[in-house]
Amino acid sequence: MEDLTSIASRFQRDGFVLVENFLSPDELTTLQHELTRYIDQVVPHLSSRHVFYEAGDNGPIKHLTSLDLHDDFFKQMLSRPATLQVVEACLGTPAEPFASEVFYKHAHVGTETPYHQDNAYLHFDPADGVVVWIALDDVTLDNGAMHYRKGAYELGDLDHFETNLPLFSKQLSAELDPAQNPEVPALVKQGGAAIHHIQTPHRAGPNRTDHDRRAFVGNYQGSRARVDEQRKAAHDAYTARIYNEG
Ligand SMILES: O=C(O)CCC(=O)C(=O)O
Repeated sequence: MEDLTSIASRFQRDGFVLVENFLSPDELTTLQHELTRYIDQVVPHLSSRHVFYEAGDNGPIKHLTSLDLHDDFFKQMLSRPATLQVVEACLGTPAEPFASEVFYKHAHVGTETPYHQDNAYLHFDPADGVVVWIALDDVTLDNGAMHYRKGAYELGDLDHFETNLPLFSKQLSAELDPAQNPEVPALVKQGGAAIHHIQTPHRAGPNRTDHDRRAFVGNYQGSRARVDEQRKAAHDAYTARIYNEG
């Protein structure tokens, strides 16, 4: 992996940075196996708040939420010291693990992820937070690459509209200027990471290929950031309405 100073300076300039070989080959193999184990052994016992499918309540998985709450391997993965070092270099402050996720785009059926900022879900104030998206498969334009809007994290928290969907319940309202904030695909190889600021608008495409595209994601909170409890309460009430009506 390249040195922390050059990673941090690209992150601070663009609001994201791609880092190849973020995991060692052994770490990558272990993470791939542990995800298979988690899906086989843990997912069958999870509530609908912690596993999302492409359709209904079974079939191809789309998202796994808070794996660290259910499993020690993923708790340790979220707290991986080398990841925290990179996060702290990017933020320029100490940071703590906040939450883990898996975004799973199955071959052929994995659907797109709409544009959003992660702080629409995290509610940090100030918005000192970093998301580390680790590729478990090589990423291509056809299998669901993440796309970032370069520099747009400097626009701060942007408006989102409510989609009334359980996952991706909020979507960016604003149309960004492609000349000011061009869209950049995050084409990383497996074991590489796409690291973004929580105010960087991003989306991901559908998976049109024969192979799955999986990512393990850690969310990190900078030491200055506090969860805005009023914003969180409003978000939680909205999410509860989706579940009650769904
Ligand atoms: O992998 C994806 O499809 C979306 C990931 C994402 O939105 C995120 O990590 O914040």
